[in-house]
Amino acid sequence: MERVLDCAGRALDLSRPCVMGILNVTPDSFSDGGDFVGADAAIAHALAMQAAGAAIIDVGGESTRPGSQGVSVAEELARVIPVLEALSQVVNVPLSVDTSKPEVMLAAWRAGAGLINDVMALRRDGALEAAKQTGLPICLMHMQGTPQTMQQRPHYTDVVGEVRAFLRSRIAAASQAGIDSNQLILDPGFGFGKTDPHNAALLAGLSQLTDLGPPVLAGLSRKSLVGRVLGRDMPDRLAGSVAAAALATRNGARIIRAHDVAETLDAVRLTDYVMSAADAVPFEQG
Ligand code: PT1
Repeated sequence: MERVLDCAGRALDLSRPCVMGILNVTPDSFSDGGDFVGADAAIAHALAMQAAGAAIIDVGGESTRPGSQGVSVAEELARVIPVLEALSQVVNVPLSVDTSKPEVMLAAWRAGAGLINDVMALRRDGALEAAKQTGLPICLMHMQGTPQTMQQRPHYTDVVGEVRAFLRSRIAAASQAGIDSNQLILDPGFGFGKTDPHNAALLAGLSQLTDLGPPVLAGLSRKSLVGRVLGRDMPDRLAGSVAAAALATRNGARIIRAHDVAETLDAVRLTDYVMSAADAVPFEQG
């Protein structure tokens, strides 16, 4: 794949796998809650992630981790828009907005966001139309249930098949709304209404999603999956998160969403190197 997405005039080059740095501007985020709420702290953190090699920075003003409550449009706008306005002046890489609210999508676009990252995959009323209006690339993510209840009883008979079918139906919905499939990114939504075995099946079966066409984004950084499997609380999930990033890259993810950009990028680049170098050796591959 030799694809470059146009993120409001900034290029997101997906010819090699890359890292999306996470910038939470929520007071209650699960792993760095409150650290980057002030605009100055947010800018400093974004610049550090850019220097560490982030290809894109994802700004989120609503926590969607398990059990979290929604925020009002006004509150989310107040958190996200000033930060996007400031970042678009000082950061060179594209900026993404992590939102499912159409009002926030439109305001973020006007404030300089170059990509819409929607954990609801444009299922909110008006979201398809708002996303279409911006013309920006969009990440469509799978979630079973809502953040408040999604971990109560996740259930699938075939998790990979069902996530795949859902993402296909959202590609179709986007297309019906006039959004070109070349503008889309797909995401299985690790931790969003999934047990550990569900997450594991999706990570192992990621290539069944990459074959839908659009580039795939994977977000596993610091998630409770890593914590439960390894028996690690925050802040001791770095090695497990980096291992998960390597596996996602190995299985075809093009964008790895992560808090720890430098460490994650090392794992992504090493994995990408091994895959491409092994491909280039004639006769010796398995
Ligand atoms: C993600 C993602 C996201 N994750 C995209 N956007 C979060 N595209 C926010 C846990 O189990 O994977 N892809 N935006 C954060 N959500 C979670 C979910 C955080 C689960 C923590 C957990 O600990």
